[in-house]
Amino acid sequence: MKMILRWFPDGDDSVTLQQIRQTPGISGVATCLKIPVGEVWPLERLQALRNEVNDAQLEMEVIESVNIHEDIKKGLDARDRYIENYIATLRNLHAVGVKCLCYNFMPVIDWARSDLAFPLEDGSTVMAYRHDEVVKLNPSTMADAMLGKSGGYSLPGWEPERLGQMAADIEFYQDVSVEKYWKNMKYFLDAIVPIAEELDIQMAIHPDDPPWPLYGLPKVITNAENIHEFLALNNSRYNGLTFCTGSLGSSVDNDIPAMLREFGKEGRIHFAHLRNVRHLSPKDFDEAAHLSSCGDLDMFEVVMALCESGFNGYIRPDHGRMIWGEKARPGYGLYDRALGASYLLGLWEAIDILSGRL
Ligand SMILES: [Mn+2]
Repeated sequence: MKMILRWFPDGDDSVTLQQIRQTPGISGVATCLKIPVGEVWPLERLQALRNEVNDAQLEMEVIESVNIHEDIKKGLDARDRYIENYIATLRNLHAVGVKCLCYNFMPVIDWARSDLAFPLEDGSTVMAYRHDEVVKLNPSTMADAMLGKSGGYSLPGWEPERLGQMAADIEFYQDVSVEKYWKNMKYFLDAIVPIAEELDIQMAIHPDDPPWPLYGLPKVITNAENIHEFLALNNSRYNGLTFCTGSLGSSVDNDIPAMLREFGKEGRIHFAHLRNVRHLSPKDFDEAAHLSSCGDLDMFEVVMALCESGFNGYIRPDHGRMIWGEKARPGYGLYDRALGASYLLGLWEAIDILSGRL
């Protein structure tokens, strides 16, 4: 298991590589380039990024994310060209030593919150989701509200070039059935996964966030049953998961430790995003600090489930709260994520040692 942190290059992060390097137990970063969706990630820029990360004595084995062009998700004729570009990007990622690629297949909207800085009683702020408020907003109003609160940092998944198209894209999907969406996904996987296998890059899909339908868009990576269906679309071990306890744990119906055990045993979890969540109702939640005592997930059971399944991939603490007056991209401050990483590493060490002795 390797513990890593997400980091954004090119001055788009308040957190430095040196700060990450000084955080105990962190071996590397999950990072990305800002390249318009659908274009090939240039090898020279990847090499420069890898060198920058390595110079800080950190590894760059995980990329999060290479976004998938909407034409692939829509199943349009142009998808073949974008799939070719995706494959070219995979080859360049391989050339700089990338081992795991986190991506998502969510239509139009990557993730949604009603508030990026919801104040808690202790003065910290968290990202919050109130279903009624999100449903009332039209997505571009939500985009304005979210970007207005992002502290000047880009929000992954809410890139400006996406927003212009958003209303038309949402309209398009109103006629796309879930079955058709699965087919488009399979088409992508069958083209990509053999290449990923050849290049030894684990493909790790991120679940839909939140894990229920919004604005009439098909949502498919939401629960155990759907994840089974997804994994069966292409049976290679390289067709795997980024298991995000924050996203999947937003649904009270998901038994997170049971899902980790099941998919972990099958060797299909390559990357884990670990975070707690506090449910206010079945469709309202606050993101929470990582500890079991701070939310509704039993993080001991979560880490135990991963440990038991012989998990050998990457873990990062998912979003953190904003604490101690830090100014950073929502969810991606240093302080709370560093606390989360230490807590998770402590759980891992204790469980690992005890399970050897029991
Ligand atoms: Mn996540």
